[in-house]
Amino acid sequence: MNMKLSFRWYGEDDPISLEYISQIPGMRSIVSAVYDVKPGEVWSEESIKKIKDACEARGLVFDVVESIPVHEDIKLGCGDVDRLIDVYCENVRRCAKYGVKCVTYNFMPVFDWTRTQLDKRAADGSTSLVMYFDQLKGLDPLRDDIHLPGWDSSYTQSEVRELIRAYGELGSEGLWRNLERFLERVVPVAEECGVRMAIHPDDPPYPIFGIPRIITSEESLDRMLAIVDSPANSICLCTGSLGCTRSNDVTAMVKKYAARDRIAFMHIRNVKVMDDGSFEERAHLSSCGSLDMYEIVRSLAECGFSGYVRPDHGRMIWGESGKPGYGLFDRALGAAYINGLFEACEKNLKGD
Ligand SMILES: [Mn+2]
Repeated sequence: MNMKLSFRWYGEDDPISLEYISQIPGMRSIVSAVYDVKPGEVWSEESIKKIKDACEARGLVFDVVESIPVHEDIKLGCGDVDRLIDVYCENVRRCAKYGVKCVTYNFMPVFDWTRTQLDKRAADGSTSLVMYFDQLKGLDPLRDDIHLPGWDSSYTQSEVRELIRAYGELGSEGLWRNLERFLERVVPVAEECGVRMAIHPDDPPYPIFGIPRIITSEESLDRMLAIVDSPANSICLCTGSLGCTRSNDVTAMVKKYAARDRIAFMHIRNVKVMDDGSFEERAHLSSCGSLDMYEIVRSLAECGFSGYVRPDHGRMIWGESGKPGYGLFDRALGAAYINGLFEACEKNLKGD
């Protein structure tokens, strides 16, 4: 198969071992990061090498980083931005030195992702992450003490309020300017050291509590890719993030960006979008959600896609507990399903 199957691993503290991950058929690459260093600080070479060595000892390759987080001051365009971007570039160089080929990041203000519940129980007893607008109604972070899943718990409530105010003032055009400044500096460095930068779309792809979200749609991905027109400035196309709003035609987006070789990394997962726009994370299978996984994979196979693919969030099944979305069992089922779709699509194209 052309695509490179990968799996996210949270390092030595991850309850899911590299040994277990290596037992998933077809597994090739590990997606990881140095998770114990704050944004804006340089990663030690020893810590990057440690991940590489641990992966190689299990026959796996550490060649995808998710993520090198972008410091809030870079997004806000305040403080010591130039120095922070220098640190970012240094981290890209260091990752490349130890074999990393793809670096994922996002440009979401304040919160990486937002859900209203992490353990919504389905009829079959499995649990998954959901976003129900009913559960958001009436909440105002400028007034209430809110802690939603996915929100950085290291911020105090007053810091959160301050950030929300600052981003409100900056607005989406201000955020775009800061993304431009970031990409114009980072992409040439990535290019030089053979790394593809892959932006993860905003999750969900619409503003929450008035905080701007800019990587949300085909139009915004076009604008992002045009900032630096290079394969080193690419997309981490997360089907579940883009797919939780009906206005995004995920299959069409995959076709378009794969044909232009601007997808470095695919996150494959399914979501069920409800009548009011709320959504539930579901099993990977097409029939379990709103996305047609066969059409998505076929579009990739038709372009000879050879980038990285990973199963994204899974449900909790078979009594497993742990980091919501990142258990072993359902993600392994997702990987097996992804393997099957690619094998069938690729063989079909060859006329076998
Ligand atoms: Mn994703």
